[in-house]
Amino acid sequence: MRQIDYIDSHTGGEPTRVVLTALPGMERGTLAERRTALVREHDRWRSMIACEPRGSDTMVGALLLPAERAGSVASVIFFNNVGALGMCGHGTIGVVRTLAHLGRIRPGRHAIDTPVGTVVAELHDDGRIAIDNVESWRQAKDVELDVPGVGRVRGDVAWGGNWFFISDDAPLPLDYAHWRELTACTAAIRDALDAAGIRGADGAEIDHIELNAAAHDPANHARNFVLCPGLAYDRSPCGTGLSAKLACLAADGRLAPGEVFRMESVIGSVFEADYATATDGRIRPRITGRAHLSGEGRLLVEDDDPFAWGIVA
Ligand code: PYC
Repeated sequence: MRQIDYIDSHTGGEPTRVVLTALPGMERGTLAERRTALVREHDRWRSMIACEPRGSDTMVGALLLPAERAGSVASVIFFNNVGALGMCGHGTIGVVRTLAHLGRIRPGRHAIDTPVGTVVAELHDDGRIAIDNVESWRQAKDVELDVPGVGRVRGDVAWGGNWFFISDDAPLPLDYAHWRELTACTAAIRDALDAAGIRGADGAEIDHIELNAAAHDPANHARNFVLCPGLAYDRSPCGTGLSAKLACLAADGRLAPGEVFRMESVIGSVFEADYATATDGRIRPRITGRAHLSGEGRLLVEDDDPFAWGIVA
């Protein structure tokens, strides 16, 4: 019987499953190559870990690997119910909480390698975790779309470690009670972007859709609803989505370097963020949040289980 050890946590309600057991065939190559290999050659491991019956649509897996660069504490490849991610903000906060739980790190700064670059995490004594994310930027401003069933929608295309379309044109309040309608609306926006051939740099698919509105809590600056690639919405304020949002605010001159911006998610969890300027008009976002451990165990795969490798389409 195959066995995979894991530790689960959640960051503002969004789960992260850190995979501690080495996956066969994933030993060699750069992280970008291994991310591609995970989905092209070893996809059944991804679906076994992230999909039902062991995972769920919201589960983000974090495959823990040895550091790629000298000085880093670890490498990580993030994946979900449909594929692999570039970076993952809530997931990195979960990885740092898990590394601390395992006694592999103490409070301080720790570099972590990802397929899209190295990020630096700071574990504070009080449990807060700040991530200096990969460089982020706005690719296109005021992109207009006709979205069937929704209407005219305008938004920006930005990179924050994944590709995002970010819009203020939410057709209904960003309330938890509306998550089904908001999911349908953001999925329609994603389809419309695809149909219009609107893509990120290098032709990459824009697979995360973010709606923004006024915060419910006056202590915060905005509230978001983020659709993830597998059609689950992010329970957290989405670290890479917030990075992309900061890049747009910075490009519009609406947020200065070092100025704090607090984003609440559709379930009310909060990330605090700011940024430093980087090269070529890009920014280096810092996202701060907190993760809580939620489980620890061993996934088992029986040879005669018809759903051994997950329930997939
Ligand atoms: O926090 O960056 C994030 C994220 C991406 C997808 C789900 N969470």
